Amino acid sequence: MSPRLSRRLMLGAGGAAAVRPVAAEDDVIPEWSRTLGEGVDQHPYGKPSIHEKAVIRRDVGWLTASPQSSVNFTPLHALDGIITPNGLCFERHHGGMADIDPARHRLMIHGMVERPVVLTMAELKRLPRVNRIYFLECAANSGMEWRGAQLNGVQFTHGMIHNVMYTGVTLRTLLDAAGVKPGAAWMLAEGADAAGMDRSIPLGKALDDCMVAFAQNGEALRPEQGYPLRLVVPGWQGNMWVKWLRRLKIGDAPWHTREETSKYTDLLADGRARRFTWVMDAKSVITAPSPQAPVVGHGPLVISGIAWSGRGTISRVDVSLDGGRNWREARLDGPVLPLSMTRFYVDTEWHGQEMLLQSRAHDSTGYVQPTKAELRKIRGLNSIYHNNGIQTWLIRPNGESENVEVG
Ligand SMILES: Nc1nc2c(c(=O)[nH]1)N[C@H]1C(S)=C(S)[C@@H](COP(=O)(O)O)O[C@H]1N2
Ligand SMILES: [Mo]
Repeated sequence: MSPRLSRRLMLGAGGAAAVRPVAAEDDVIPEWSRTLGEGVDQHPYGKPSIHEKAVIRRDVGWLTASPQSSVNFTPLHALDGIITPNGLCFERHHGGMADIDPARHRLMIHGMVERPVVLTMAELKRLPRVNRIYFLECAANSGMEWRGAQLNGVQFTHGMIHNVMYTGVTLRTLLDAAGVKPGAAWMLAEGADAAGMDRSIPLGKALDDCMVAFAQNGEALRPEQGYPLRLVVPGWQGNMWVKWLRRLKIGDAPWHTREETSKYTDLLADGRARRFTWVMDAKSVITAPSPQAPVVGHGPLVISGIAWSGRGTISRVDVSLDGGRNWREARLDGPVLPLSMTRFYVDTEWHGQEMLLQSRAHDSTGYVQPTKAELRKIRGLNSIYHNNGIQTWLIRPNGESENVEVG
């Protein structure tokens, strides 16, 4: 440890009060060092330490009427880096989770194509594949915060997002093989769940960077995420990423249903509506400290957060400790990839001063994440979807934190 860092750990700017001398209990040999541990094969599929048992997906009871058409939230306050562990990816189902036998699952590609095909999973896995890391954000993420600070935890305000590495086959590969007919402009994607969820996607997007994925973070997709196959629609809102994917139909016009049309609509203050807002604009949030992750002591403090943009790469993140009056540039660490979460840090010191923490993302298009006031000026208070406003956490002198808004 560098002398400077050890001095900071021992003293902090507060001086002697923060010193913790070596105590008798630091010398005790703990019980786990005195007996042999469990052998291999006790857990053929491993789990996190029992001491991490509070790090789980959680839901908000009053939000939805049934668990089959509901959502839970990724525990962002407890995660680091950019990859969301498979067991912690938030779930959003409209008709419950389909339980599919992959041997009997099929993907049909038909409509305006020269050679309609039906593929088994085994056949799909014989096609050239790619690995890509992308965020998936539900359009309703932060939707409960449109009228003011409401939910006290980043898991609940921002947890309808996950970021994983997908393995699969690009739609370019599949649709080139099927041979798209001239005049085709849209693609319908349909799921095999009870909701039979379907979505219309412009063909240009499908051919640009969409893929069908059969693996997440190196292993088979989880049932919650659409096992055995899901559509990946990079940078675009989560509801288009059809899970339990069974059919792709090519056509010359969209199939928008009424429900879908309302999904793609943001009601403005003057009664007009924004329609077909598919792309997720740049957004960021400080994940710790935050209401579920209080500051634990005086001295060094790591402020940590995530930023993402559906339009490109995160080029910079600013952090404010005083509610947006002064900003400093955060340190990006780990892979900085397009349409993926990016991790940022500010390494600072804390000595009990009240803070109003904010983060502000910039992306490669030059776009800057707006304040909530700026967003409301344009979008009013009636929206649910696409709230990418700047989040504020109040840090109290005792280290606890609260979801607040500043002027
Ligand atoms: N077949 C099907 N696909 C679906 C859904 C669904 O209910 N059924 N929900 C959609 C919505 S609204 C979102 S936000 C994402 C959530 O993906 P996740 O459960 O992997 O987080 O899946 C989308 N794909
Ligand atoms: Mo969603």
